[in-house]
Amino acid sequence: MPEPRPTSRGPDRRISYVDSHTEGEPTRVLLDGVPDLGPASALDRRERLARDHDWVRRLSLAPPRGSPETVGALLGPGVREDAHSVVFFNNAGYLGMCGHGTIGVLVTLGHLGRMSIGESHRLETPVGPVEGRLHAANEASFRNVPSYRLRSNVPVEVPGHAPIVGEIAWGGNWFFLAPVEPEEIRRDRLDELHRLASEIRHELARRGLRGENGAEIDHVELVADADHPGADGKNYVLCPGGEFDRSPCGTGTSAKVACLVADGRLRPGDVWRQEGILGTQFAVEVQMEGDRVTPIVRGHAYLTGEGTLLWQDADPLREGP
Ligand code: PYC
Repeated sequence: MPEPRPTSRGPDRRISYVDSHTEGEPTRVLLDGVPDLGPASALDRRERLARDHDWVRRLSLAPPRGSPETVGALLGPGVREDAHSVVFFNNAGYLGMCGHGTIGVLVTLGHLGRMSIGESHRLETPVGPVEGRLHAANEASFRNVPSYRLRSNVPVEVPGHAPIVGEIAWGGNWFFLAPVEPEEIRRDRLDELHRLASEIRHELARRGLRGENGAEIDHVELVADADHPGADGKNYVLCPGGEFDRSPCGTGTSAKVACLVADGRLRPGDVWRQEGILGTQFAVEVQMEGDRVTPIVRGHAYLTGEGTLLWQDADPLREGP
């Protein structure tokens, strides 16, 4: 006789959430029912979440409750009284910043009545504060953390592909930006794009190419000129965890703009229209803080769901498969 399984009569844990997508990329904002991470900086909150409560990440993103392409955002009180703290995470771990996620958070705060149209709000992230603004129910922007290019002219060899000479840049996460031909970045070439970006990432790791202070370069951004007049450039971004960004990637676009400023191709006040793999766009205005770029990234987000995630202690797959 098989052992009888333990049962839970009702849910043992509940987490409320609001889902949205920003230019195609999903965000799940977690609200009530999350562990109390104490009054701390966003960096400390991220460490506590990862160390003591990683179940929150798995519960909210793993199937059957979530999907691997979604980015989660855990909101909490900021160190400054007028701020929220936000920790972003995905199917593989924790992010520094997330641009599409920030726009999703701002639209969600508007939906919840915690932010009015025209209002600005400070969000503390593990890599520094960003200043968010809600322009309309479905449109928001944020001034990103100071972004910069660390290295240019970095050659990378990938078998079967023309030699690549890329750049290493910071936009809230670390990116390797690899120029490719515009016709390579197409929605019907997702498998090829995934393969190329994964091989570049593998090559970066093999050669010990890293960001500042030895940080892992965990995002690969394939970049090309736009092939129609409505945009300035297009990209495909491979995120840690193996998913691609359906949006034009806010942190990746910040890294790209930092490279263009470093080359003298963009100046303060210029606007760069970045197209992502779905053809959706972010408009990014160049602003400077000293020699660093503090891009203002603007885009649209739409609500897609809201509810309560349930957890039963008796469920052997409660944290996902
Ligand atoms: O928009 O910065 C972004 C982002 C990072 C990972 C997924 N989206």
